[in-house]
Amino acid sequence: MPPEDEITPESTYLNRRNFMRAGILTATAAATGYLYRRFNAPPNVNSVPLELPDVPDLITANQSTTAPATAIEDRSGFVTDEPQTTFHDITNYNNYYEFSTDKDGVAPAAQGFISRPWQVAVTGLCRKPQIFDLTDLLKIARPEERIYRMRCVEAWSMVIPWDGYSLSKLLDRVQPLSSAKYVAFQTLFDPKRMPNQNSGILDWPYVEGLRMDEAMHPLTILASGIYGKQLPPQDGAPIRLIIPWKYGFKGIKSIVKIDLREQQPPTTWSAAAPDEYGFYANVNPNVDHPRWSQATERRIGAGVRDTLLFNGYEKEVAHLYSGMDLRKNF
Ligand SMILES: Nc1nc2c(c(=O)[nH]1)N[C@H]1C(S)=C(S)[C@@H](COP(=O)(O)O)O[C@H]1N2
Ligand SMILES: [Mo]
Repeated sequence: MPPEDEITPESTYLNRRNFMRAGILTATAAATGYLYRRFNAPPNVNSVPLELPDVPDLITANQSTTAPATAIEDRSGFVTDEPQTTFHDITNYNNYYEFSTDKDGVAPAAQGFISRPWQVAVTGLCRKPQIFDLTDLLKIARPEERIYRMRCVEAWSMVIPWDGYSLSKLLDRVQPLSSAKYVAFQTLFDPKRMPNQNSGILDWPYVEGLRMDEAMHPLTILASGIYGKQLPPQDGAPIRLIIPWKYGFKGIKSIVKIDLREQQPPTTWSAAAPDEYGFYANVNPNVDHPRWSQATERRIGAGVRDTLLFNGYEKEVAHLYSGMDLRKNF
């Protein structure tokens, strides 16, 4: 089990930001909340019942009958045989600031979140913009099991068996125009259901973005399950993004809007701290965060290991960045 009272680098930053930007009241409230959590017993996350339906028709990646949409024919990057993080740790050690800035506080805070019915609007520079009901969206392609490493910018990592399909399958449906160079993503904004959206700790809604070729890469998936079960609320139900060669914060949760654009879209963390979090956010052990090293990582439940360039997916994705200065485009 990860330590429960650790102050994460991201929330350390946020405490400073509260004082600087959001004024004394917010800062006091945040500090009080923080102290409260710190000196009272944490909620018993083990007692949170998680009875989730199975993902229907799940197939494993290497048995997939559908060919990848682009570039790589080699599907070896789709699974790793490294030991998988337990379902318990994946669903109780979370970053989801709409619910809590405490990793073990997300699961209890998100427990009652209702993610059905749900719609996802796919708009912008495409021939067939459309609002998808979740049930239709999930039928666009059969879910595959993708066992990916996930490396958070805070230097912890997991190995997670996701269920999902390549984002390219959805984008193909709306027929992107050649002028679409970027894809912007947005999380649900509903402060009644996402209590921390009443606070100023980040600018809501959470937004993220990818370059079009990154979005179309077969490793980039829309995930709707973990370990063959529907995605729990704390992991981004009902649908979230996973880009395994990038830091975890690019994997935006509970998506309601996907917009095709000509210009690079703003992203929540690079807007909050442009010197610390870039648009690309490719995992890179040679480019340190201004406040800590990125050379190693703490694999939850499995000790410290070296961090790999592009999180070990160099063979699959390095070509996307040829000729780019990875230090500048961090
Ligand atoms: N909407 C939203 N998406 C989010 C976040 C968030 O706070 N809000 N946190 C990000 C960060 S920093 C990480 S590391 C991953 C964590 O995913 P997990 O909790 O499923 O492990 O989600 C990312 N997606
Ligand atoms: Mo993260």
